Amino acid sequence: MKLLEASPIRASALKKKIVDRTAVVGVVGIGYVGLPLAVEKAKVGFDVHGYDRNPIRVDQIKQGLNYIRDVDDRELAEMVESGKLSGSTDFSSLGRCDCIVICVPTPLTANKEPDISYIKNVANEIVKYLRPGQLISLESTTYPGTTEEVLLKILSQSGLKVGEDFFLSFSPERVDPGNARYTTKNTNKVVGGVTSACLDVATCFYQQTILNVVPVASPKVAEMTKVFENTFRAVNIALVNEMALLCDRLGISVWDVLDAAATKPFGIMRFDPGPGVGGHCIPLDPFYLAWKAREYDMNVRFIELAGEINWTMPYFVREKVIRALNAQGKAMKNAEIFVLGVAYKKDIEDWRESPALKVMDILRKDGARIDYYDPHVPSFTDEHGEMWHSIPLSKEVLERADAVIVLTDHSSLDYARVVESARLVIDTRNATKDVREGRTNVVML
Ligand code: SAJ
Repeated sequence: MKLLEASPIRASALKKKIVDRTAVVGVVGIGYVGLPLAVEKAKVGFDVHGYDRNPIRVDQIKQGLNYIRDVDDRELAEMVESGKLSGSTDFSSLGRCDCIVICVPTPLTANKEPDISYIKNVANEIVKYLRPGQLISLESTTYPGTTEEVLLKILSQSGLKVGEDFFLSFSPERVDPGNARYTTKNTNKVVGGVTSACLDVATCFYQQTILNVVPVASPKVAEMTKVFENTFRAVNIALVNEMALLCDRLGISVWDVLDAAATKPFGIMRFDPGPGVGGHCIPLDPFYLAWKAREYDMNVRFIELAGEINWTMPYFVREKVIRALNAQGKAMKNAEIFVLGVAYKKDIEDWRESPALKVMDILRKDGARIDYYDPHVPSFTDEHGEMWHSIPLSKEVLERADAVIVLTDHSSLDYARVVESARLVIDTRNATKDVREGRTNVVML
């Protein structure tokens, strides 16, 4: 009964501070997840401290300079100017925060195993300053069990009791970079608490800025929900990618098939094939689940198979380029290739894990000479440490290329002009679907 007696008093005290906005919020990891969350919390009146190892990001926050596309520049500047939002690389002030949200990366190691070192490093900082009355909420996508088997273990070294002294939850981020319709505020938020008091406090915390909070039975359920969501996408993208491979052999357009299938008014959901799968979620998160499943003597074959198929797509693009050049009596070696779009998906500036980089690396190893244009990516550094720069899109550049390859279908490009000027267009994203004229020189994935 002691546990229950203690936690309602402490839980209600923290909830009161949350509701009256006197609770101080700390967001660790102010990237594409943490910064939108920090701004939303500041906008409703919380004092918010952003923590990051990256001094450049912290300086940008201090100057009120936005670096995340989905955050409104003016709102960020206002929150910083009013003193509601600040940034720091010094974790020693974490003790002043009543609610700490962890939004750090969860990458894979070179051999595709979970790397939760960022989470562990943050936990080892938080535990130094952990005190009664704090809520800690993990948002980084990770395998089921991380919150209770890893994070709780580290925080308990403080001697404080979870659910009694401090509160611990998992609430997956559901950020769709570039999605103007679904934002941090109106995307339903799943929350799992280590104890009922933890769930109660965490739900109250998120309800202050998110329209619909969905409590679930445990942190494991919340962790599993998120990796399932991304596995769902990875598997369905792989399915349409495999259909693209088969349609190529059948000599039919996979795009015609998918357009026709999409006319079914129920029981189908549109996914599109492409040059591969990029970003910091879909290519990575399912492998967190596959790794954990092996601990329970299970091989989640859908995930492994989806990975295999999605990884082959850059090589399939290479095959299409070779065949298309060959049809024009050209070799890949010394071919002038002009790439349109290097971001990992349309209308965003993020090129991390982008399949375009893989395609360009493969083609260059085949001896092609490559330039690119991307209105959102002025430059990037490839895996060999070489810097690439976007070159201006012009009729001359399009005419000079032996092949123009659309790897990211940014909306701002005039694809009719591309098709009109280029002698060969390889379209891996169906970007030219509305172009009627000159399609004889367009090769579709
Ligand atoms: N892709 C395809 N075909 C498709 C859809 C996507 O080839 O039909 C490719 C994209 O071009 C991209 C990659 O897959 O390279 C991932 O795209 P994505 O939009 O599925 O993934 P993210 O990482 O931009 O954002 C996703 C969220 N996306 C959506 O729900 C639409 C969601 O899964 C997560 O909330 C988010 O990752 C996250 O942070 O986990």
